[in-house]
Order: sequence, then structure tokens, then C-alpha cells
Amino acid sequence: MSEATFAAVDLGASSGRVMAGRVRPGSVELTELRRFANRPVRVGGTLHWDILGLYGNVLDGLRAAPPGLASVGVDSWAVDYGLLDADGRLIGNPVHYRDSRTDGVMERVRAELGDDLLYRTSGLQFLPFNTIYQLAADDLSRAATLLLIPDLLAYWLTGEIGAERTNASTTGLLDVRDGTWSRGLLAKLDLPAGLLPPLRNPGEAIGTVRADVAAETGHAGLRVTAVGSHDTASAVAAVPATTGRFGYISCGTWSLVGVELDAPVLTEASREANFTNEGGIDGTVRYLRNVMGLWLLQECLRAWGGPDLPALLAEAARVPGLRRLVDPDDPEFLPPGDMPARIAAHCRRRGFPEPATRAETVRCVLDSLALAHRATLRQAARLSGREIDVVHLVGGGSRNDLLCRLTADACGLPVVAGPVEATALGNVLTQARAHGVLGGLAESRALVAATQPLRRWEPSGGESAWAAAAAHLGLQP
Ligand code: LFR
Repeated sequence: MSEATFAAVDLGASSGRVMAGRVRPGSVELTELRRFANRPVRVGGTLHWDILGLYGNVLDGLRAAPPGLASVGVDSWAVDYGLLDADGRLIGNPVHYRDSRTDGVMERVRAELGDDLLYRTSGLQFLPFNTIYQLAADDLSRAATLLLIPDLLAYWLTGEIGAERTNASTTGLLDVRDGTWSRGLLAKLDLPAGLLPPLRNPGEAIGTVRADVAAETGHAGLRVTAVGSHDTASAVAAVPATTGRFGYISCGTWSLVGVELDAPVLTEASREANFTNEGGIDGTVRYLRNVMGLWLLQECLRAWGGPDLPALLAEAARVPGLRRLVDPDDPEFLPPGDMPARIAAHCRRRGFPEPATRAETVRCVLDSLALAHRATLRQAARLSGREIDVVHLVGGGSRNDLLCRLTADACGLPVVAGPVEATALGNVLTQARAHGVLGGLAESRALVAATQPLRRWEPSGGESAWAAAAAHLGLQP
């Protein structure tokens, strides 16, 4: 096949989209078919995803797609899941990873199983919402099958059950060395046999859409292809890197900051630094740490009733830098709630003046994120031995000029910003490879570099001020 159009379903924590991607020799063009908000809903004190609302939007997006799609792929945020009963019906609405049901659970499981065993087996960073800890907090009495969110949607589209490997690697239950479900951990956790479905790789065929889906969308016989169903795996597949010496920041609700490796790093130093080894396309390892990301800004905007963002960013760019800082990775920032107040209190505790205006709060958030990007990239390089000459910042955050500029300054490295829709592109390109329209990962990345609008930010100095700020917060200097 030399030309084909693929649909990409890409669900982020704050918004989802269905895109059409037309791939031809030397060209990839994305068209937006549908974009929709992803608003969590609190019911009876528990924070849920509105999974049926999301699925309805996926069907609407597919209905808007041109005829003749070669296939569709689904990716979403990681770790969360739906449970099916023995008849294949969803038992309850999936719970949001920011829900408080896991409070204290990770500490309990870590004490029982030991950090060394958990890290040596899964290579995963310790985050309170990893699937393994959610399962320990969940009622599994009626559960026959666990499906991660993209696998759940693929199941509703095709009737086929499976667990795509890149996303499975975020559960804490996949063995990082051989890519299979860890029998040892499953036994220790007493998880029901058969709960976790068979694994599949990005690029594998999942099936064709069910008759009811074909009738709803008008795409009879549409094939569903597994992609890097963890959104970060798809995003990093579309990083327009032209050398191996790159770092990346997949920047949206989270900033996922690290390097791409051939093999996991499972050292004690890596575990202590809480670095993760997530599965990528073609067996690559995403060696990274989660930085709290634009969630801090999104929650401020929500608290302020949705003010004009470009105007606020322009004002924040005029606020003197590095006067107020937070450690964005403080767990106190994880749950939803009054973010400006939490930021002000954190500043005060750290010996900084409280932000007096919204623009000062925004500047505080962006300076703090840039500083965390710097610290994390330096740590990734040190722990993995991979040198970094350039930082690729992809995702929605690449539109935020102030954040890109501050990140270049903080890191003392050029930042190449874009593509904005890296995740949807990675989703499309993985399908294109599976259907023989494209060669390997390097070819995909070269195509992105050659065709997508990118902006380059050179560092403009100020190293000593950034180093002093990092030292003040106790971060990697
Ligand atoms: C990004 C992401 C991160 C994951 C977090 C929670 O959207 O997938 O990689 O750590 O969401 O699932």
C-alpha cells in the first residue's frame, strides 16, 4: 500500500479527539474530525471518568470520517481500567486515577511486597495511582476481566479482548524484562486468575468493528489496529528526533520527561530517583519521570472560571522570573481542588512571597515546571548514561511559548517545540507501519520532522539563576 487514511482516537485527561491521518510517501496530513472535553464526574464521593460519554464521542468522530479508512487505533491516558463481569458487561464506571480511594494504599503494598521486588519486576516509578495500587483498593468480587481504557474501547468496537503492551507496562504488573504479566506479583497480590487478558503488541490487528458499530458509524468492516495505546508511547513515537542524543518532554496535563533507551535501568539509584521504565514502540524503553505538568495551570484556570489564556500568558511573560517557586511534584498538587490557594500556601512554606495576581501565579507555575524539566532531564541523563543535545517538547504544551522559552533557558539546551498533536500522529504512524505504508520508527520520525510545523528555542543564558533556584527547592542543580 502506498497511500492510506487512518483514524486516530486519542483521549487525554482533559480532552479527546478523533483525527483522520492521510499518509502518502513523504507526507502525513492530520484532519480533526471531532474534539470534545473529557470532564471527570464525582458521584457519591468518587471521581469517575464519563466513559460512555467518551465512547459516544468516539462513535460520532468515526461517523464524521471519510469512507475507505484503512483502520482505526485508540490511545488514552494510562493506568485506569474498566472491569467486566463473566458476561463481558462493564461492572461499574471506571474510577479516575486522581480519586482518593488509593490514599495510603501504595504505602501498604510497598511495605508488604518491598520496593526492591516491585521495582526489579516492573521497573515502574512509584505513583499512588498505578493500576496495581488501584486494584488493591478495588472490589474485584464480580470481576472476570480487566481492560485498560483503550482496550475497553477497542473491545466495545470489536468484541475482542486483549491488553496492549505499552499501556500494560504502566500497571505495575508487567515484567519489564520479558514483557509478560508477572506471575510472581499476581500470586503475591492474590489477583483472580484470568483477570488480565492476553497481551498484544502495537501494530497487531485487533479485529473488525461489530455490526452495531458499523451501523452507527457507517464504516462496515473497519479494522481496528493496536497502536501504542498509552498516549505517551504514541507521543514519543512521533518525536521528530533526527539524532539519538535527544531528551523529550511530552507536555500536556502531565510533563513526561526523559530519554528513550534500548534496555531498562533498574539500579538502586534509579529506584530512589523514582524513574520509570515504560514500554515503547518497537520494544524501546521510555525512561522518564512524571512531572506534574500543565495540570497546575489547568486547575488554576478552572478555579478562576476560565479566563482568556493568551492574555494571561502575555502578562505572565512580563512578570519578573524566579521570584516565586513551587516543587510541582509535591503530592499535595495531585488531587483536584483550589489550586491557586495551594500554590500560594506552598510558596509561603518555601520562603517565597505569595503570588499577588493571576499572572504571578501563572509565572510561578511555568518557572517551576521549567525548573522541574531541567532537574528531571539532567537526572535522566545521569542515571541512564545517555547524553542529551536537544530537547523535544511535544503535545499541547508546545503551543505555550513562555513555557518553551523558560524550558530552553532552564535546561541550557535548544528546545524543539512540536508537533502539538504528537500523540494522534504517533497513533496514525504506527497504523501506517502496520499496513506497510511506512518503514521503521526512524522513518516515521523523519517524516514528522520534515512535514510538521516545529519551532526552535535557543537558551538565552541565566544558568546561575536557574541553578540557585534548583538548589533552593532541593532539586537536582
Ligand atoms: C499522560 C499519562 C501519563 C500517565 C498519566 C496517568 O496522559 O498517560 O503517561 O502517567 O497520564 O495515566
